[in-house]
Amino acid sequence: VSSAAQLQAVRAALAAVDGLELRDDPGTLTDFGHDESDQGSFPPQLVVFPRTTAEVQAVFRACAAQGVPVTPVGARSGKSGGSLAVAGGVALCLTRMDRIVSVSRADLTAVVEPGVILETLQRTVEAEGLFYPPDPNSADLCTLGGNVAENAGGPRCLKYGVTRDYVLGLTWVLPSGEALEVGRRTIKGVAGYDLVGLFVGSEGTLGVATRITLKLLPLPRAVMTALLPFASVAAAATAVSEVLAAGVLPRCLELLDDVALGAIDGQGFTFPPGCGAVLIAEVDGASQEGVLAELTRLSEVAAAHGALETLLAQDRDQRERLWAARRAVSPALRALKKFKFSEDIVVPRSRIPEAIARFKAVGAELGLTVATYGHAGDGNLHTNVLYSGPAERPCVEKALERIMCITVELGGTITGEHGVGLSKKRFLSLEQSPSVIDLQRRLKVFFDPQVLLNPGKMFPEP
Ligand code: LAC
Ligand code: ZN
Repeated sequence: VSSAAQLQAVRAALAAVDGLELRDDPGTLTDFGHDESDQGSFPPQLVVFPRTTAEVQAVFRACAAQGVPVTPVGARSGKSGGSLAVAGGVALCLTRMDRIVSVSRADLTAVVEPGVILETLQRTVEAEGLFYPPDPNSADLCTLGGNVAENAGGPRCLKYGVTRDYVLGLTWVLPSGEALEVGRRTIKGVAGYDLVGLFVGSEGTLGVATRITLKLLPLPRAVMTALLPFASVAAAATAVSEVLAAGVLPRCLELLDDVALGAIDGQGFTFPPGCGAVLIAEVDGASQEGVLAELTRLSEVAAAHGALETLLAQDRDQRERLWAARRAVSPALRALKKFKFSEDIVVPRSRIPEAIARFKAVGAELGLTVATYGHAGDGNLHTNVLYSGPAERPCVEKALERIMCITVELGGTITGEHGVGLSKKRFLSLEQSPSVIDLQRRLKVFFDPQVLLNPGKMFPEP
């Protein structure tokens, strides 16, 4: 935590920056102390709201001069605690930089500021027949800057890839306050090291983006969505890898297990009676006929592996209701027990059935409710451990550790989309060797010699 004198000096330096909003009222500090990670409360000591790259540079310079930590923050929808100010200091909130600078139909690109809300960008480009595929479920509030910091994913990433696959170039401000143009505006380009690739997903530890150049695609002309109920989660999980192995590539292939289904059933969407799990499949393409043929093939393969039926959404409204139910899973699970940890592990697709069965067994053994849902097509599972209060926390920690060990044992990774942040830093060494972690620590220090930017994240305690 920084001293009052350090903060006063930062304030004094920033008072010279015309129009830069600073806040340190208790309400604001409390709000900025938490996100969607359930990690606890870590309020910053001062929140600043820059509107330009120059203002971001000024904040970094003022904090570097005083040795005050800076934690970048957007909409606070993150699920790994990446934007929590664990060392106090300044929260650098980028939500006021919210302009869509340009959308080019001819180039299939868009340039945005980091505070643009994802859904706003999606609607804007779709109105012009263009498509920005990454779609984390918090699209209505999360920001592109946060998506870049965390390399966000979502259901459509099965076919289309993650945020990193769409970032062509960045205006990037280093912790020293130096601003760089990295990357390019063209679709292809291999000049130099892939700094964009390094910075996207750096979880606010290497700098911040103040301008983002994104690749767009033509908007698919046809989309169809179907719900496939199964008697058991094991059958649904097996069907996932069988569908993909059969050469069908839906844009989304989501799985909901019995606990996840139970949490949302009857609240705006009613699932067929007797189903123990469902898949939601969405196929897109250039024509209705092509998409229907693809979905028919998917349905046949799924039926051969236990799908009870294929219920095709008949119109936009039915599609939207189905997706609204899917988006409701996370809050509905939290409502079951008040607290939860939402993991985002990934396993090779062929190991999904085994992973889900073993996670359920961990829950049964420790007497905890474990729910699994998510982007099964990618092998990316949101395994949630639900609990009702702090007394259960040690048991929950044990469950999480076992879930991570099983994941790595199955050839998987501890995080597919939410990032390591605060919540998973103690698990990083399960997956990565000491030399790989050490190399990354050295990279961190190269970009941030004073270790002031988002300290206490990503790497295990030494
Ligand atoms: C989801 C979030 C938890 O897919 O990533 O619902
Ligand atoms: Zn997800």
